[in-house]
Amino acid sequence: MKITALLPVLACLGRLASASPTASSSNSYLTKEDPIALKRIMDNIGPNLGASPGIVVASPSTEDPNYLYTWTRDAALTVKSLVDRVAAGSDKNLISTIEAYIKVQGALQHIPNISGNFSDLSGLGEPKFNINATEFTGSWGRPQRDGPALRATAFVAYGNYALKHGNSAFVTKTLWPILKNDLDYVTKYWNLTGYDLWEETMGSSFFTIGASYRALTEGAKFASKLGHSSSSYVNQAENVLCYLQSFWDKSSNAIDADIANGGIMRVVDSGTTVGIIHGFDYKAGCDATTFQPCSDRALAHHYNLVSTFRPLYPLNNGKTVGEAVAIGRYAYDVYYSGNPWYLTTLAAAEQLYDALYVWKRQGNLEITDISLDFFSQFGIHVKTGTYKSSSSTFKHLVTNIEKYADGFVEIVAKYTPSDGRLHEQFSGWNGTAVSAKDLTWSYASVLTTKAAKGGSVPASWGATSIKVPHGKCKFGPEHTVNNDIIDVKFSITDTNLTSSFGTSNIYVVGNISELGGWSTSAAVELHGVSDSYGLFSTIIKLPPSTAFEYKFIEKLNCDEAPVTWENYPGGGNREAKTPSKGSLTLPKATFEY
Ligand SMILES: *[C@@H]1O[C@H](CO)[C@@H](O)[C@H](O)[C@H]1NC(C)=O
Ligand SMILES: *[C@@H]1O[C@H](CO)[C@@H](O)[C@H](O)[C@H]1NC(C)=O
Ligand SMILES: *[C@@H]1O[C@H](CO)[C@@H](O)[C@H](O)[C@H]1NC(C)=O
Ligand SMILES: *[C@@H]1O[C@H](CO)[C@@H](O)[C@H](O)[C@H]1NC(C)=O
Ligand SMILES: *[C@@H]1O[C@H](CO)[C@@H](O)[C@H](O)[C@H]1NC(C)=O
Ligand SMILES: *[C@@H]1O[C@H](CO)[C@@H](O)[C@H](O)[C@H]1NC(C)=O
Ligand SMILES: CC(=O)N[C@H]1CO[C@H](CO)[C@@H](O)[C@@H]1O
Repeated sequence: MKITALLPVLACLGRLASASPTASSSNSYLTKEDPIALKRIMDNIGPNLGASPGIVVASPSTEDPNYLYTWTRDAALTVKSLVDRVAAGSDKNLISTIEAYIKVQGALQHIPNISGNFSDLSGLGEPKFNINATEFTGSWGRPQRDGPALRATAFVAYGNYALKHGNSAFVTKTLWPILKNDLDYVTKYWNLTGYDLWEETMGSSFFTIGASYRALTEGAKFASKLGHSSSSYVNQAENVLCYLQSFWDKSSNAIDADIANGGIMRVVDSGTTVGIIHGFDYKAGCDATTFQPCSDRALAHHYNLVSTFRPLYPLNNGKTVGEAVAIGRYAYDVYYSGNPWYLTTLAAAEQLYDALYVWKRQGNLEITDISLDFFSQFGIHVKTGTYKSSSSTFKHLVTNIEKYADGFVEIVAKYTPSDGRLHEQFSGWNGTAVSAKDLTWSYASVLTTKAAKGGSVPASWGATSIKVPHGKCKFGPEHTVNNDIIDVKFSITDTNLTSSFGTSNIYVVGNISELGGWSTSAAVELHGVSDSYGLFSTIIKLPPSTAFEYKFIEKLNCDEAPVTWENYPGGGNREAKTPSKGSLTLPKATFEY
């Protein structure tokens, strides 16, 4: 096939919205958005949406996508943000909701499910349940091992609050038995692979391993406080901390997001940033072994993250080094076209607010070779070294990093609709809201970002109480296989098209629902394999042992007609069948007109 015309992939650019919402300063945005976020979170918990008491619903959206479920991860992170508010002395009325959440988790733990059952705790790795607290039986990326760890962290936070405020009966009778199951789960299973927080990559992720370390470390302290044995938690916390170090990629000065089958799956991912802020402990200073927000490793990651996303979206056009940009999950993301997310853009701000808090608290900041690129963004020539708070370098950097952090909030502010309601994503082309509406996790990220900016830091959890044991780092994850889902790789060359920024005009559509059920508007987008001509691919999760038909199409004008169908020899459809386990790579196709 000859190249006759190179069609630009950013064909949608022509439809860039001209009107942009009024920009707002980060402070006034967060102050205005915070009560809206809190109200929407409460609306998404329990009976309002027909859910069981204490069930945190991910979003009221029932189609495109259907998020009317409770995810262990989203629920735990959300409740942790509520507990931090209560612990900071406000919103005592949230306590009954928090306790309802805690109680219903005990019920969820006991539900047998596709991930496993309660007797060997394997069932705790199930990522999501129906909102009436029953088993979800559909195909899914499971197990996900961050859930029990994140839930343990929410429980410990509330447990410490309740003990301090004379509610030890609730802690010993209700909270501890449920918490213990989660800690035992992490102890037993942390070193088996699972799906990452985005539910796409099977392996070990920085996010999950970091959450496991935190859960075991603070869980051990909490167990001791209640007079229970904690040695098994401490022992595994040491192993987890050892393994966590393998995510630091010295040669590329980066934190790897996912490691699977002994290899790096993905380097720059905002899930890592979400993990960094989850692991924040203001008493740990800028400790690099625990990847504290102000550590040189975490700042190098921040620099890599922004550099990755700056050229990715038309929305970021014109932004230069040292200016905030809209942040998505990772490059080449194809989920809902891989737009920026509210919570990942806010996470980039929150990491910096956490860092600023620590630098001001300790009265200095250190620049190392690892963090030099990050600190070089702010208009002055900097060298490695430690700068005291009285120095002009410290003052200049702190002032400008705060402005930089505010910039991420201002982007979210700009693309928040006037009613303050947050979806999951906003279009990388024009900033309009995309994917699930009223996403609980988006709102939770507003609460934590506002707290971080206001210097209301969560309680210390003993991040540096465990040391990386020298010569003892022997445990690493072993691979587990999910036979419930088959990763199917679709690839096609189409030399009429250029590819860049991970987007394309080429889609696959087929006769099963995962492939859009022959509806071209529900077809799945392929992404460019490199910023060159012609090769596109994507991995789609399909159920095992399923026969399906499919065809590639071109949509040259986004979702608008006309759609060009590939001319498959013989005029028929392509056919394939997924195996009962493992994965499937389909033969590379060529688009014929
Ligand atoms: C794609 O390229 C072929 C030649 O290889 C050409 O005949 C055809 O018109 C092109 N299609 C489009 C939509 O540009
Ligand atoms: C469920 O529990 C039983 C023991 O009662 C155990 O033998 C079995 O392997 C568990 N099932 C799964 C799927 O883990
Ligand atoms: C719980 O919800 C699921 C999914 O909506 C539904 O299929 C099931 O019948 C419900 N079970 C009960 C006991 O209400
Ligand atoms: C904004 O871009 C999205 C694609 O990201 C598109 O679906 C939508 O129609 C656009 N809206 C406007 C107002 O241009
Ligand atoms: C996983 O951890 C267990 C201890 O909990 C250990 O027995 C096992 O060898 C570990 N596996 C790997 C591959 O590290
Ligand atoms: C899709 O096509 C395959 C192959 O023709 C067929 O076996 C299967 O039943 C079809 N599935 C649906 C949902 O139509
Ligand atoms: C739908 C489904 O697979 N449920 C499973 C839940 O877990 C139990 C115990 O492991 C299985 O027996 C069920 O099949």
